[in-house]
Amino acid sequence: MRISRTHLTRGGLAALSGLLAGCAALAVAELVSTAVRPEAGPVTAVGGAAIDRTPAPVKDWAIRSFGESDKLVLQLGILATLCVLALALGAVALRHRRTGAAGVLLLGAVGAAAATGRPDSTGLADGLPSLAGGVAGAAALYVLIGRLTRPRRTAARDDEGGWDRRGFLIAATAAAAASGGAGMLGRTVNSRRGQGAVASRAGVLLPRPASPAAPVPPGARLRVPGISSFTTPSSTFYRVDTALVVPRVNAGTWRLRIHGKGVRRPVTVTFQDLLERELTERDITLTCVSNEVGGPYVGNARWIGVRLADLLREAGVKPPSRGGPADQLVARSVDGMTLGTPVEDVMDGRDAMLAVGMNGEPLPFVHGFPVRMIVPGLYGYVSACKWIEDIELTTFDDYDPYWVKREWAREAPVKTQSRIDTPKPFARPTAGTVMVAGVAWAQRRGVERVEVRVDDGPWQPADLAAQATVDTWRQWSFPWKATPGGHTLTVRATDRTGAVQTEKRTRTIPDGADGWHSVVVTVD
Ligand SMILES: Nc1nc2c(c(=O)[nH]1)N[C@H]1C(S)=C(S)[C@@H](COP(=O)(O)O)O[C@H]1N2
Ligand SMILES: [Mo]
Repeated sequence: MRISRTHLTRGGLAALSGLLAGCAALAVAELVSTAVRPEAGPVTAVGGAAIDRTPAPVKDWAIRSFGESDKLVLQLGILATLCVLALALGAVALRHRRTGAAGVLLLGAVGAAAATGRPDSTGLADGLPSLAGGVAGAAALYVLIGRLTRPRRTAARDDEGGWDRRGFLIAATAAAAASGGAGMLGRTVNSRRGQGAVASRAGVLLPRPASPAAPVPPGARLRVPGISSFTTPSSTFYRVDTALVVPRVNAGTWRLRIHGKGVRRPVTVTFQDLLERELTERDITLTCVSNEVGGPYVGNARWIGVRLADLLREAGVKPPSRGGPADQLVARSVDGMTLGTPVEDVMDGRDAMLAVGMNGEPLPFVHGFPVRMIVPGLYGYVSACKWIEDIELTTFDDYDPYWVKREWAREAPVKTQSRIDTPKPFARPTAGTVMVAGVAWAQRRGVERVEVRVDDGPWQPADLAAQATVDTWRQWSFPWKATPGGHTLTVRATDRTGAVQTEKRTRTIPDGADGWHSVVVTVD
């Protein structure tokens, strides 16, 4: 009985040693990452590598199931996996001390491989945090297990079997304290690193645009409770990107290089250079290709920036239609993302811009501070590079950017879509007049007509708000004479080319979802 309890206790303490070793590893990795880059830390690196390798359908499912918490879920998943592995390695180490320690080292090596393999990796140094963490964790486990397996030095007060309780307690406490200290120090230094960027953003004063946005026509904003506001506030604007750590770029040291095929004069511009140029301000609706029919990944903001076509022309770039050799513009961000945009689209007169502001303020960090691209009419993944730092003129034949390597289409103009914002699915409105309302978008073409259908009845025209520009979404409403019982409300839009939103539902992969949005309600 006594022996078996001792075994139980020792097994538990061995598992605890594994956990402590894991904590030591993560803490040391965090501390060392301050000397390399915070993004090179093991959890971020493994998470990033997982995102890079996730098959498109799985990623689509993750976005659908977890929405914008997908990254948090991923990191918690990695931490949970690490916990299980750490507990197991602790147990292994009780039998085979070296094997357990080697296991911890191996995990460090996996982290290092993930970090150096990321598209934004700056070299082998990115592997250092994980390697150092692995060594520290292995050492901690080796020492702790040593206390559990070493016969006590003096038999005097220890009556529970042959191991060094006092030694273990001291070593475990020391490991926990050292990990806590190292981890906290690393955290503090890493968060300080972003302070320069935060200060640079606070110091930005956006000049008045040479070409201001046309005032939003009064009729473009409907006053229907529950409808999406015409301008989406930046704080609720959707966010879609692969960044586990939001890049904090200092505007003072930021540079953008434009180079590649057909560039006669390569250009490098600073943030100040951009602010000193003529600025253009426009309302533009941005849409994500991962937006399901009726989904939330669409927003309309007032962007201010420099016309990209002007910069390209100054660099000597010609669109393919005028004999230019490059048909694809590849934008690269500080976090290694690549997005490919047709050069023709950027230079065809639309308001493609390098945006420096959103809704009257410098870009929020999550939306790409200091500079991002915005191209009306194209899904974000082929146009809206955040934290941009490089533009390369190339061809579609020569280069596949990040998402194209992962089954998404090379070219992806936004599809005509409409959404019912109110009533919400499964709402229980009372019989009488119920306001059905929402938004419809067909960037570059404009929305001509929106129709609503109740159950299998005829399509009925909705009342349209004024169309601000062809690049913005358009609000609509429909006063419905609701009768008691269950009803299905369906909406469809027609764009100004006369094309009607298609009925057949398609997946978001490879070039955006098609289909009609329906909402089921029960009228009381
Ligand atoms: N650097 C970077 N830029 C990016 C992305 C990204 O993952 N990394 N995602 C793109 C996608 S898929 C979309 S839809 C838009 C979303 O911009 P938002 O997050 O500001 O709404 O950013 C685009 N720009
Ligand atoms: Mo997207």
